[in-house]
Amino acid sequence: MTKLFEPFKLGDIKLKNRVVMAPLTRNRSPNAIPGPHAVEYYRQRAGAGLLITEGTAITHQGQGYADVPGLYKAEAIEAWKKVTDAVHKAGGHIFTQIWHVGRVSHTSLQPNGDAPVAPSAVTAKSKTYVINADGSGGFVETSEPRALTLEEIKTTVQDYAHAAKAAIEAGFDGVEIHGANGYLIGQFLKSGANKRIDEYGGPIENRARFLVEVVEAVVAAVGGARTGLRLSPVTPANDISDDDPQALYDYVAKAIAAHPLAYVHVIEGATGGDRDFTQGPKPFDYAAFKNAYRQAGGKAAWMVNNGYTRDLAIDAVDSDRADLVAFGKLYIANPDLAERLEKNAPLNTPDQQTFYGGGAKGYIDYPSLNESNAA
Ligand code: 8OZ
Repeated sequence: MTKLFEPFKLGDIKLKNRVVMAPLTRNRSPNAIPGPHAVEYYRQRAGAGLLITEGTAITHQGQGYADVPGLYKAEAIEAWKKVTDAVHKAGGHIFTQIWHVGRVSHTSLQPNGDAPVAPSAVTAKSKTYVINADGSGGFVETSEPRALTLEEIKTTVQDYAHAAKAAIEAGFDGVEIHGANGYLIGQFLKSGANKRIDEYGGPIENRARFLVEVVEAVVAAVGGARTGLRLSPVTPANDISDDDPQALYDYVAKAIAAHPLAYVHVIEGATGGDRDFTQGPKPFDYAAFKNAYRQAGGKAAWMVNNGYTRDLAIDAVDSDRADLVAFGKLYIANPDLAERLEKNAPLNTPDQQTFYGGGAKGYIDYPSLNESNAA
């Protein structure tokens, strides 16, 4: 017997199992409003203990890719209400991932065609996805960002809190602060992108200040029981790097332990890739990171992610290394992943071609076990 398929109390809600659908960008939300098939997509996946939506922009400025959803328009909140209703009616629970991309954007995606914003004017050597005037899509280099002023940093912290409130209004059970994968929070945290010389740059406690302020503001807005946080200590995604991730995340662990949170969600290794990828002078020690958090009094559930198989997930929860395991690509292809894992049934293979953009194909047409058996 394994704990993976047993219920788990997360904040004030009871999850039916410890299998989580990871946040997955799908680029099917024109005008930042969840598209026509989003209700069906999330409803099909309500067998997960917890669903986390794709990254959802807190403001127009926070958007970095074509057709990702947001939480800053009334129509988007109305559209999300239909998603959360459907998931709840199907017996599931759902958080939304609140996201500001910082420098990982392009002027054509920004309000008034402005430059994207970041801690410092350091361009990411990475690409983003835009849709051209003729409807064709393509990858473009990210634009040179401009550094946020101190005043704008304060406003941006509040933008996270407003988005969190909007999420609750839309019926979400909570929000996950996207602090991972080299987006705005990661850009503040990591030495490769943060060259500031004020209280938000330089030593670790300064680079972590933005994250801690966002956590405080979101917890004040919606409560710690409804706040999760995603972190990626070593991923190189979006050209992000840090000189000493172990020291940085040791500080982060202690700083966030002072605030109530529902969960901490850790991406191990390179996002969507090598689990053993690391940065810094020594291989990153995830157990030490978790211990630092617990020793500082942190009570949140511990969620792990990146390339988990059934066996790895069972081992992680049964050894108490983690409370919850998030699956990404496997959830794209297997709407009933939790059930399939429980039965140790065969899995559908995800089709990379339909991950980003498009319509129903590769989105709501992967068969569940019942459908496969009937076929
Ligand atoms: C894939 C494509 C675009 C964005 C992340 C939000 O990596 C993303 C993302 C993933 O966190």
